[in-house]
Amino acid sequence: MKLIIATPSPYARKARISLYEKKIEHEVIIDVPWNENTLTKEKNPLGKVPILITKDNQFIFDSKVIIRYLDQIKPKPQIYPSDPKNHLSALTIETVADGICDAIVLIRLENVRVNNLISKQWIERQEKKIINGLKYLSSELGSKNYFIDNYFNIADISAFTTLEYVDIRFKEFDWRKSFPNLNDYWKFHNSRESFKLSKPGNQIIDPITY
Ligand SMILES: N[C@@H](CCC(=O)N[C@@H](CS)C(=O)NCC(=O)O)C(=O)O
Repeated sequence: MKLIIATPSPYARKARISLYEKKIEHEVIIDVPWNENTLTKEKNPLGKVPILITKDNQFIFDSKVIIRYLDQIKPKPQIYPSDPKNHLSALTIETVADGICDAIVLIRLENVRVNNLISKQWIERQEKKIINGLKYLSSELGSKNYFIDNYFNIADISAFTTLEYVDIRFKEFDWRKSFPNLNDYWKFHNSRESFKLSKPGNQIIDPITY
């Protein structure tokens, strides 16, 4: 099995963590999806990573779809809770966490546009989503160590990944100070093997000229 990733990508990291948790052997292929020569073009109509390439050469894309596929081929440990109530709660945390990352990506893209095209209002709109999303995660977590029912699942993979994405891409916001419970949570999970093995890396992207 192969996984096409970008090293900073929080979505790709969710898939990587799930592969490590399930101890599924895989090869990582590093790509820069924003560049002209990206590998994603023929494999995902949306041109995005992560993309999982199965042994029979099927391309599976979107982190949520990849992880569900992994849950099917190797159910233990299960990443998406099977209990319907927990499933819904975990999906909601994942959606908010992914939405925070989406907003960060949009700000980053806005900031690399030609100067007179950069919209301050657009950036502020995205910043609100990041702060409100983190506020939501903080209040859903409370003083617990896991988001859902005291066991590790997709909610924790998504939330932890998002917090470290904020660290690298939205440094100006000190979430540790604003949300001390999220900081305690980060400390609790930081030494987890799958998290250590998938730390995000920086990547240089070609200038965006549109
Ligand atoms: N919903 C997708 C989001 C994937 C995504 O946005 N990936 C970014 C990298 S962080 C990407 O490849 N963007 C390239 C583009 O939009 O052209 C998922 O969860 O896999």
